[in-house]
Amino acid sequence: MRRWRKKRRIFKSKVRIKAKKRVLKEEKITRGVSPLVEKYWLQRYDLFWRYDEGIKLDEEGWFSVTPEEIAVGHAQRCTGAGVVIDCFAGVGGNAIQFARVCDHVVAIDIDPEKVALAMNNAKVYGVEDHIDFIVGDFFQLAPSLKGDVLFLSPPWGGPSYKMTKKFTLDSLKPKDGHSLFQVAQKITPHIIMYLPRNVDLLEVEQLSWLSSPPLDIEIEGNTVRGHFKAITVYFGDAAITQLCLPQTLSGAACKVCI
Ligand code: MGP
Ligand code: SAH
Repeated sequence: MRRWRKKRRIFKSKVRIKAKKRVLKEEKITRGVSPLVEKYWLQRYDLFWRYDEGIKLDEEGWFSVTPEEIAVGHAQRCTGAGVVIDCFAGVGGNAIQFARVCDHVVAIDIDPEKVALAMNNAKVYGVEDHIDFIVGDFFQLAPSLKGDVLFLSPPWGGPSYKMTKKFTLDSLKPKDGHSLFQVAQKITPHIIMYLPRNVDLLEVEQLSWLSSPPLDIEIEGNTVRGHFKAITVYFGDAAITQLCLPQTLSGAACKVCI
């Protein structure tokens, strides 16, 4: 009799655990979060502090958006700048912060769904009137673009970017980093690039040599609550020039603050 009761208790607790698991699974489905996105969903308030006010993201948006604290830092560098062009705007993480401190922002993305999401998110932050949204290919639009600062946050090839020890610039999408930088430089030398934390820093420095004289460069490590997330590279006036010592091999002023 006692053994039978024990068996019944075990059976009941197994049923309870199964039911709990089913509820958790259903919760995930109802909030529309795929297993890939789950990790980023848990960080949703780091990505957008006003997430609960109607922010929307798609799958690529979840794993690519710049966390708000980092985007605020990028924007602070551009305070008072005339026109900032966000060439790969995604769901608007950066464009929104630029719009809060600059005269005007041009936000470009090749994916119409991203542009719709970025517009929605800009409305949540009340900055939609300061942003021109463009659906288009940056490389095609580049010859006709005019701006004071260019922000480059291209695709890194998905979350698997960290599978390699050193991320080389030829892995950036849809074109390699050198080609991208060359196109960007024709618009303005004041460029900010958001790159993987495992990027090859020597290659990054070499980008500044594509200009003569070499562009000033500052390399910054970005953390969110102590977690190393990414690297931002500031070129031209976007870098802190006079204070950036020691000199690099090229003679360009460089500050590495990782
Ligand atoms: P991550 O490394 O995928 O996340 O992305 P996390 O939480 O650091 O993962 P962990 O498991 O290593 O701890 C870190 C940050 O990089 C994201 O929040 C995005 O801002 C940025 N990021 C990631 N990807 C895959 C891209 C991308 O393809 N393009 C751009 N522009 N940014 C990206
Ligand atoms: N910084 C953004 C995330 C950018 S992710 C944010 O905070 O939300 C990179 C984006 O580049 C993706 O949304 C992708 O659709 C876009 N993209 C890819 N190729 C492009 C191209 N040729 N021109 C413009 N955008 C492109």
